[in-house]
Amino acid sequence: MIIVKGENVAIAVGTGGAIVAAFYFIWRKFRPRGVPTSVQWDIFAEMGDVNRDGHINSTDSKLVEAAFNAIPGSPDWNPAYDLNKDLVINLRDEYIIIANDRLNIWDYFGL
Ligand SMILES: [Ca+2]
Ligand SMILES: [Ca+2]
Repeated sequence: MIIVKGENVAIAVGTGGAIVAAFYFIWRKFRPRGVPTSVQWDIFAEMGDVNRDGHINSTDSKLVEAAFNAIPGSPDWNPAYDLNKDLVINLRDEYIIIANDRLNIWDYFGL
């Protein structure tokens, strides 16, 4: 049996290969992960993880969309949602989230 491990892929060849691949997939999903540093959390937040849960996804998009057109002083203003730091929350911030959609902090930083 030959197992080739890549960044996000496992290829198992031979008898039971599918079972080995399944276990590898499960291990990849549930293995203990490292703890991001505060600097890594800050970088990832600026990439679109506005709720800082470690994932850039539709939850972050919805938060930013709910604050569309907010500027400093607006009730919906949240500086964390102004990803491009141009002092208005709009589609330009949403594009940053879309560009990084589905990233997670642990894979991104190799933790
Ligand atoms: Ca998030
Ligand atoms: Ca902005």
